[in-house]
Amino acid sequence: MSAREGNAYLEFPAGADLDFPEDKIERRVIVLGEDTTNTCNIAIADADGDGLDEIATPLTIGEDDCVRLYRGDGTLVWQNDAVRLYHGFYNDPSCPDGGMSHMWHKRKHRHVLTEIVDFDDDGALEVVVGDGPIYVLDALSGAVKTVLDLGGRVALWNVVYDGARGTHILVACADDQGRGPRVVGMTAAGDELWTLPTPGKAFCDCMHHGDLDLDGRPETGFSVQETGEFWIVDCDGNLLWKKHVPTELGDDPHVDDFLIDRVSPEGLVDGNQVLLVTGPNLLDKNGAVLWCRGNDLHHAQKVLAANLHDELPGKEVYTVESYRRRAHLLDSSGDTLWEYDNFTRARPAYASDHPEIGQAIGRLTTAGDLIDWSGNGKTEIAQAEILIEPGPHKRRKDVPPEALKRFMHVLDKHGQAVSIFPIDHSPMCALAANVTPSPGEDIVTVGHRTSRMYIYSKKS
Ligand SMILES: [Ca+2]
Ligand SMILES: [Ca+2]
Ligand SMILES: [Ca+2]
Ligand SMILES: [Ca+2]
Repeated sequence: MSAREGNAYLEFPAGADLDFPEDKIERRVIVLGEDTTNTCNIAIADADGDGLDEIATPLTIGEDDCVRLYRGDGTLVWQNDAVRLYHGFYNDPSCPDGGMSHMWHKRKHRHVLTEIVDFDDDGALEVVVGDGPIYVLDALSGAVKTVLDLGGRVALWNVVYDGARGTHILVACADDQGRGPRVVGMTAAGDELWTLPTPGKAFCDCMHHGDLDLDGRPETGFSVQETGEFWIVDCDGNLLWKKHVPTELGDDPHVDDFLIDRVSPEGLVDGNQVLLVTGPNLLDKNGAVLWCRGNDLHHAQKVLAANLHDELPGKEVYTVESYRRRAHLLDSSGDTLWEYDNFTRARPAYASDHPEIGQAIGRLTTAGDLIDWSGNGKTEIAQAEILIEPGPHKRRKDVPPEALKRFMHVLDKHGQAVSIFPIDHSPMCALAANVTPSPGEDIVTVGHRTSRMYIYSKKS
């Protein structure tokens, strides 16, 4: 009896490999350890210049924080035990769980941002990591180069290259316990360049940067939950414009995802654009709305722009609806090119118990990442499913483990699945990378509450 026939709860995607296809795909598992709390915000780059990417990840083992760098074959290159994440560094007694215990220890899931970048412009890469303070580690050895103390929790930060200064700088949203919440510009040496107070300290869900006005200096965007505002600030700490998210951008107190990029065709719109998943709306450099699909795309979570179709002007836009479990490719004007909905779904009999979420047992909250899966160019999209165990709680024991099978979908630019295979965890991310010598790129995922990272590669 196949899993498909034997499952009373879910309908698996048509064309899916229900058993892991070992003849087609190689799966590598990196075990981070028992009792660990890891992050979905890992950094992937070729840290040592050997042509293959490494993976940098912060994690907490029991109460102890560390940062590790792995190769794609699972080799641990280095581990730095001196790093302290927010709780360990500030020993904040206001944390849940009584304050003296690591607040994330029991939840097994959190966001700690990580980047691999030449932050101090000395020609060598650093691993930059932390949620307050920010650690700058030598990427080859893991040794601490600098610790940037911003006075409290730093939920969101980016390292950006400022063409006018000719250096990278840190732009960070800090809940400074002495000076109040603010967005800060800081050098790699820890010198504060500017500070701009913010009307709240709940910065979410992400911070991204890009050069909106094409002057060689990046602008940065982020949301302030308390006031429901989305801000765009420049490289000198000036607030360029802001939007009230619930009334101007979408039915949400914050922006779940966005990017700053050239989406519209060259010459059509002055400057670059802000592409927001909330809507999603395409805004010009001054915040004027270019198009909006807010009414018919429901709770989209992630957004991607790429020139997948040369025959169409500008970049195409990929986004997924979380609860409706639909993936969309739009053209640069916001019109639908294709829709893909061949994801795992609850059987109608079950779903009818939950009209509030329709048939949504599965959710799509993980970014679809652009990938060269087939080895013929970066024109495919890796889309992972997340399955939420169905409620109400009394029903949970009725759900057999096989009902919680999840799938990775690799879609081509025409919306056709080129590969669908099972994954035995809910990924918090699905990132394209070149961590193994396999043909094409690999998909790296971090399992939710599994203390593991997974690498999927296509066999030749
Ligand atoms: Ca390498
Ligand atoms: Ca450097
Ligand atoms: Ca700029
Ligand atoms: Ca195009």
